[in-house]
Amino acid sequence: MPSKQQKTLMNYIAGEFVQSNSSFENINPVDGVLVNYVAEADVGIVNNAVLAAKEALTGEWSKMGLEQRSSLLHAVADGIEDRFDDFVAAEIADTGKSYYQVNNIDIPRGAANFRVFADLIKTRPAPCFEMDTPDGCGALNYAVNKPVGVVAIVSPWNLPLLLMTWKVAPALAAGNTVVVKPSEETPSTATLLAEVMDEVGIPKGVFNLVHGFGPKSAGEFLVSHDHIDCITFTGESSTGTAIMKSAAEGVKPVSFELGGKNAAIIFEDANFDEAVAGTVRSVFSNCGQVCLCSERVYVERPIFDKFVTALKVEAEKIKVGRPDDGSDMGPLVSRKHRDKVLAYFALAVKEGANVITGGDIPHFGDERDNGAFVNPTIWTGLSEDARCVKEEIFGPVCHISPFDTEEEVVSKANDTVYGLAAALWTSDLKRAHRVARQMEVGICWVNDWFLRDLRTPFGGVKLSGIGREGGIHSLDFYSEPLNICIKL
Ligand code: NAD
Ligand code: 6OD
Repeated sequence: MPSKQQKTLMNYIAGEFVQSNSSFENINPVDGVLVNYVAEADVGIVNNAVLAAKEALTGEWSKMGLEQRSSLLHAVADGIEDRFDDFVAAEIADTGKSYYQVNNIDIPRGAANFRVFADLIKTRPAPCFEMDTPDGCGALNYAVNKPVGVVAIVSPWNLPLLLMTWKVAPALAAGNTVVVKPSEETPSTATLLAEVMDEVGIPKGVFNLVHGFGPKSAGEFLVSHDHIDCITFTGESSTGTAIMKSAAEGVKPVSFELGGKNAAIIFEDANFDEAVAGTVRSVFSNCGQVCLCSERVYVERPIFDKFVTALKVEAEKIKVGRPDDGSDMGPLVSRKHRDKVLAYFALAVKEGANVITGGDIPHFGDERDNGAFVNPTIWTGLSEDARCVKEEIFGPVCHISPFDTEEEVVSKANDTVYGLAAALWTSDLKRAHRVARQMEVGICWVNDWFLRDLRTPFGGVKLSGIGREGGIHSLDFYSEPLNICIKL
């Protein structure tokens, strides 16, 4: 095993990599082996990071023109692409995801997030309102967008680089400085990103990184710091509640992307094979650890049995294993998370589920048995108020139930405390428009899933979040408009 000294991921503050007095282990969920140690930021280190970000707000960063800021963000994207293989290896070591997923989604989106906002910031419109005045001279109103200030970014483990950069890129594009707290489960790509920021010359203090946990650790120290100006968070709804309480103290703006219990609805008129393939993707991608994954699948009764059989056949074809052995699906992120998912597997049986496939752990007879694997799982037969149909599980699992009418399925799909995403499968164009707009969610796909245009609003309703990010919506959240009224 490499020495602790060689393998400790550092915090990054004011352009320096910073050690701390305590560290924690980062474990590979494929085989339970140590990936690296991580320097846990204490309250003093978090304080230094926030003060560095505050100081950098008035330094060379604030004097940079749009063109230069945009070029620097493109340079960050170039830096990620130049070190693509390092990012891929780091993300895989932390999560055990498949090579396909990391190569095609996680790391390319990390770079794309910077490119999109580097370009959008240059084309942002500035509306101007002319008004009449009693003396007939009139006045002009225009708003200038100023940065909000120091942005606290707290991100989760499921799509580590993708979801962190989804917030870092627009925050920097709008001229803010940031302190990032990645998930304790997935600290590696955030640390690589700090290296890229350093290499491409992002001014000191503009991007800061602190490692650690949530409660009573770096996450809580960061979101409760007096000198942060806004909080952007992705993670569990219950964590959102805790962070919001802390934000309330200082009346800080928040943008929250939280949990989901998303529905997929398959109408009889859908292209059957496409609906099956799309639902395999929406249930099992990333081992079911995407907030947008479908955990509730509703199928119109005439095709219900055929659909359940087809989904079972496809789920059983999914090869579960190591990222480097051509597998389609890796492990869950940790043993701790697996315990949660396994508790739902047991609960489903107690609640009366028919286990169509899975519901258990694969046994490999090698080091993977020390990992956090579970099998792709499908249930039927649960009532709509079963906990397994109501609560977010965040694993490779869905419950399938039949429906008879459009009204019934709309009501069932919306009968949840969450409201993040929905996927509809139908060949009837009128029905697609009619049903999609009745979904109480932030995003509804028709005949696809997780097809993303980064200019569009993204977020959730109910317990799934507050606000929208994406395109101009992100730039608006990370900006403070100042209206200037000029009497003519
Ligand atoms: P989590 O809420 O446990 O942790 C997310 C981050 O918050 C981590 O960095 C953690 O250390 C930090 N944290 C925890 N408690 C904190 C506190 N009290 N104060 C400050 N920081 C704190 O979430 P997770 O388990 O990492 O991610 C999975 C969850 O995220 C699922 O519920 C999933 O649906 C949700 N998610 C939502 C979206 C979305 O876009 N809506 C995207 C991805 C994940
Ligand atoms: O694609 C995105 O921008 C995004 N925020 C995806 C969220 C996925 C949740 O796990």
